[in-house]
Amino acid sequence: LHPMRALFKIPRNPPPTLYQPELWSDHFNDFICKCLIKDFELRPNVLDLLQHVFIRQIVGRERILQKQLMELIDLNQQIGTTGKTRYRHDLKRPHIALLDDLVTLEVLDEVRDSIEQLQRRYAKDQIYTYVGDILIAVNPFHKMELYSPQYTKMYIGAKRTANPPHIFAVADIAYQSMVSYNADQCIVISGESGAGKTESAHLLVEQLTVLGKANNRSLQEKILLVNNLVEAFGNACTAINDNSSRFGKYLEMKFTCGGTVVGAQISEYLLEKSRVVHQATGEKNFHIFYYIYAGLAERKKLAHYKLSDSKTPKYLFNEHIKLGPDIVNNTFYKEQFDSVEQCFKVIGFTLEVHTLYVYSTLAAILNSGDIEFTSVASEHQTDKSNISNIAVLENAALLLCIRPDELQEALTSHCVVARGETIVRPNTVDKATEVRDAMGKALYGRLFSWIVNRINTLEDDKGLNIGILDIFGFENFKRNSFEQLCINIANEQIQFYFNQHIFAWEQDEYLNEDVDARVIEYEDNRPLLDLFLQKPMGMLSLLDEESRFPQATDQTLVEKFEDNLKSKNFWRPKRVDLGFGIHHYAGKVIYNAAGFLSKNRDTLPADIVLLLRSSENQLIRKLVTHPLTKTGKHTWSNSNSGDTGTGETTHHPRESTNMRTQTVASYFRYSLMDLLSKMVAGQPHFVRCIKPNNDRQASKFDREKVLVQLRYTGVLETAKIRRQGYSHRILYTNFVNRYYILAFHAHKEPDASPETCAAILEKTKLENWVLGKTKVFLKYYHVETLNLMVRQTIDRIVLVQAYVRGWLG
Ligand code: AD9
Ligand code: MG
Repeated sequence: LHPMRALFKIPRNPPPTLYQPELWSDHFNDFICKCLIKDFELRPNVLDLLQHVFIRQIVGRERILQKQLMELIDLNQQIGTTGKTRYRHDLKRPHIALLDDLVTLEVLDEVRDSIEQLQRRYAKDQIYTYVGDILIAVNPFHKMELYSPQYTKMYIGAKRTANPPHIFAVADIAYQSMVSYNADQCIVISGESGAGKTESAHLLVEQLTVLGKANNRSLQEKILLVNNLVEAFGNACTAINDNSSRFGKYLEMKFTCGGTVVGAQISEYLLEKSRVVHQATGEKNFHIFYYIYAGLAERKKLAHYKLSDSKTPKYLFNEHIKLGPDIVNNTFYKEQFDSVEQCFKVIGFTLEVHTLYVYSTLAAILNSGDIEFTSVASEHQTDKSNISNIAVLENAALLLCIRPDELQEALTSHCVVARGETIVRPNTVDKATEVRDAMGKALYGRLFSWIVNRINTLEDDKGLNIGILDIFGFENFKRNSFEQLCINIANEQIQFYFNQHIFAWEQDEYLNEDVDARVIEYEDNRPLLDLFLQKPMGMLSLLDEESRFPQATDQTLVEKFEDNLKSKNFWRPKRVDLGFGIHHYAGKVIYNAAGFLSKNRDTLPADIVLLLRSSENQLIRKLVTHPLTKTGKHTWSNSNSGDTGTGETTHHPRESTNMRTQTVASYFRYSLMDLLSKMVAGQPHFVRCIKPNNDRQASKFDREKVLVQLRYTGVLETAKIRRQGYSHRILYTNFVNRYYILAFHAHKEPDASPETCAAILEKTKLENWVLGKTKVFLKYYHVETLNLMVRQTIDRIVLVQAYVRGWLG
């Protein structure tokens, strides 16, 4: 044993990036501290030594070490960087007044200057702007040369101020925070419909797979593909956005503690199922229907699925959109079909078991939508209904693998149990249509959940994760229904979460910690959340209560709202039947309550459930047998479980046929809480998408439109609080634990006292920090500098350790 090895307690086979002061002798640690850390610089002679003597000895690490060395030299020149440095740096740029960060704006006329900045940046294709640690993304509505591998590289581990603002920088900050703090992160993307949330989410996922060094391409490919597949089923063309998310998506990327990506998990929320059977003027059904329709036509397989290219299924035919042959000839749809098939393959769907079942189910939904009913007078009070196109019914039954006569019966009649006796009652045409549509919606909704479930296989939850929230944005159409209400409540909740984080909690801490800071006023939307979610007098509770009365109508519902909701944010507009208005955080919306009760009840008749359970198609049977997890944990990873996913399930004869006793409103409330609990568990990062115009036009910046969004999202107040406030509050113990090596010996953690904290901060030459009673209050730009310093210090220690190892041979 080399005597020095013993003296320094040098581990025998140390990992290349060893930094564990406790493993090395105090003697050695003292040496490092004296030599390197004490005055924050790497002495040139040490550098020389490192460069010439040992670097080449460490095979495979050579280039990395050299890179670290270069960064160290770079750092030496920048030591003492504070938030201020960047502004000086900004001023040196050619466009003097163009700022990367609205917080650095000299406050004259905040509103005018902020808009001015965004507009001028937008004109130069600089769609991203910071407001402190928050990113604003203005939708460019055209392809940008901003996402090439060159950019990917540029934003890895870079100082935020080194590059222009970018969505990749957000991915990087989230990733670095996850690794440095060993803590989960959460990126919340918000903005109205069409503002660019989904695109932003894609870009984040892409960058995170690179950061996470997805060590095999197939995992990387899988994560990206699956994202697309889920969107093929969950997105659709609306009046506002051709690729509008009709569900909420929380995608968690899973990493090891070392930061290697190992998988991902999707939670889906509140798919807008009603779209399957009905689309508003100018809108379409879910993308997947068009993809398979065109794709199967291309492969001459339409007939196999009882579809015909000359007759567009009713569920796809919206008289306001010219479709018909347009669908089957659409090359985009065909390409998308290929990519869906490709995706099925990648995630391990086999052709027979999965793909055919999925197509059959989708085709069955389309065929069932074409079943027509006619009214037949009967001797009873209510009219009966007859099916006028039996051939279509037979096709639907064939695809569902059930008996046509039984399907006919389940659609046109229903069983009631009275005094122990089962009586069969006929359905009116309206009722039969309702049952038919309920079947289509239920099948699709469950198919969607099943797909999400299937593409994920469970893995253990021990590692770290970064969640990305991409929900449906705020909507205000000409006619707004139950779906818009749910979507807008979800957005209201996200806005509340933002406010809590940015304003409420920060300002509470000033009080608790006796820190002197000016109070920033902001628009608190709590009254709106109470209006919707309070029990028992909130809107959703009232809706549930009314849904329990069989005699209730949508008219009695709005009256109930009017009688019970005492809020200035709720009103009944005159001359609008069934109308009510809500003044949301993002603006006024008039809703029409027609259909609210039935949409909320969302019942699938027991007769249909029983019938579908007799299906010969395993998938169909599965969809109606297992009550699907509500917001189930769906994980996918590199490994596929051996389960084909459509295996036989035990059929319990007395199992309830009532698949969902829960109303949509109560499920919705549950989902929101579930989502929030996930989000709150991580350290949040915010991306605010802004829509620059309503015409989806590139290079068109509608100032008024942008201004409204800046106002309601609280961007201006955010700039204020970031300018004056302290976005990071860290307990003394945590602060000392994390940063003491910047000023103290690496192997001896000092006391977590305010004096220690002050000593560290003074050493770093940062300014404008404050010490509270138990916490250190930092500006948003301090933390990055601190973390960078720690990283570099550790790198230096590792270098010296490596040097010593090399030196000892
Ligand atoms: V909704 O609430 O789901 O209806 P999003 O998700 O906010 O909405 P989306 O990301 O789908 O909007 O963006 C709408 C369209 O804007 C996209 O289809 C693109 O055509 C366009 N867009 C958005 N962001 C970018 C971008 N960074 N680069 C280029 C973009 N185009
Ligand atoms: Mg979207």
